[in-house]
Amino acid sequence: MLDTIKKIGETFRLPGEPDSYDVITNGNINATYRVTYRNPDGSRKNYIFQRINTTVFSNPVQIMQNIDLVTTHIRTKYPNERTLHFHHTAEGKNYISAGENAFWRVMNWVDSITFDTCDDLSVIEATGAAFGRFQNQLSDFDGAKLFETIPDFHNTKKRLDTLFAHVAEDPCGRVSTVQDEIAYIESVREKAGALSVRYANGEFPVRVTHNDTKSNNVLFDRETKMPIVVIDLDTVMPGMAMYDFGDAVRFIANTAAEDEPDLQRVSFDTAKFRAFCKGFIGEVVSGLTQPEIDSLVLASFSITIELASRFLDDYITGDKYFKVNYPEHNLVRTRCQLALAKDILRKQDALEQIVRETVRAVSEK
Ligand code: GN1
Ligand code: MG
Repeated sequence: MLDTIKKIGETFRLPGEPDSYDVITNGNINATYRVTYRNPDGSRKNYIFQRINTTVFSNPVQIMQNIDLVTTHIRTKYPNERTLHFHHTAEGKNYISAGENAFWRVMNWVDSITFDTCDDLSVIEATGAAFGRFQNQLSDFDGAKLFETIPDFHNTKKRLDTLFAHVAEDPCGRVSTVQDEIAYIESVREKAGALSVRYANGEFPVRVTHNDTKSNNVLFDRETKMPIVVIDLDTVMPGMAMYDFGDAVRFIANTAAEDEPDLQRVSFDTAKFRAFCKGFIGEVVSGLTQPEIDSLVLASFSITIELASRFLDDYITGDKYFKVNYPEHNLVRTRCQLALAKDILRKQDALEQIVRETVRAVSEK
C-alpha cells in the first residue's frame, strides 16, 4: 500500500516521502487513508488520500468538478473561511485516474475532531449551525452548474419503488427472511415518499444541498469545539433543504449508532433534536419557505425510511453498494433505521412543537 501511496503522492507532486498511514473507517463507500509524509526538512505533514468508489460514483471527474466549483464559490465569498484544499497534478487535475476503480484524490489533512455520537448539546447545536451555514453559503450558487452525481439520490419514492421491484425479483433468495421489515416499509410507503413527490411537482424550492449531513462530516476544532469546515462534498447537488436537516437529525439524535444491533438502545432523542433545531433553524429560518419549515419533521422520518430501504435493498440484492463488516450488516442497519423511524413517528407531535418553538425563538431574536 505504501508503494501505491508513494506513486500517487509523486503524481500530485507532494514534497518528501510517505512515512506511515492509517485507514479512516468512517465512510461506507470510498476508501480513505490518512498518510503522514516526512518533508525534506524533516518535519511531518498529514494528507488525506481517498480512492473513490467508481461503482457508486460512475462520473468521478464530474464530482471533482462539482467540488471545485463549490469550494471556489465558498472561498470567494468568504475568503477567511476554511475550505478543503485538494492537490493538483502537473496537468492541473485535482484527481488521478489509473485504470478501473483506481480514481484517487489527495487533500490536506485538517487537524480536527469529529463526532460519530455526541451527548454534548452545544456541539449538536453547533453541528446544526454548520450545516445551516453551508446551505446559506450555497444559496446563491447556480445548481444548474452541478453535475447530478447520483440521479434521484434522495428521491424517496423512487428508492422505495426500486426496493419493491427487487423484493419481487428476490435475486438472492433473502426476501422470505425480511418479511416484517418489508411489511412495515409498505405500510408507510406513501407517507415516506410524499415530500419527494411534492418536490417533483415543484412545491418546494430547488436548493443546493449537501445530501450527506452526518455529524462526522463536520470537522471541529479540538480545543474550542467549534466547527471548522463541512466535508464530504461528493453528493452536493440540487435538492430539498429539509432533507439535509432530516438526514442530520436521523444520525445525531439517534441514541445509538446507525448500525446498532440492540434495538432497545435505539430511540430518537428529543433534547438532541431541539439542540440541532436551534443551530440549524437559527441559520436558515429567514431563507426557508413555510412549507419547507412545516416539512422538517416529516423529512426526518422520510429520509430515515429511505435509508432503511436502501440498506434493505442492498441486503436483498447481495450487499454490493455499502461496505459491510459482517454478512448481516445491512439487515442490522435496516432494523436500526426502522426502529428509529418508528420512534420519530411516535414523537411526531412533540417534534413539530419543538420546531415551532424554535422558529418562534429565533425569529424574535
Ligand atoms: C453513505 O459513505 P458515506 O458514509 O459518506 C451514503 C449516504 C448514507 C450513508 C449512511 C454516496 O455515506 O447516502 O446516508 O452512507 N453515501 C452514498 O451511513 O450513497
Ligand atoms: Mg458521504
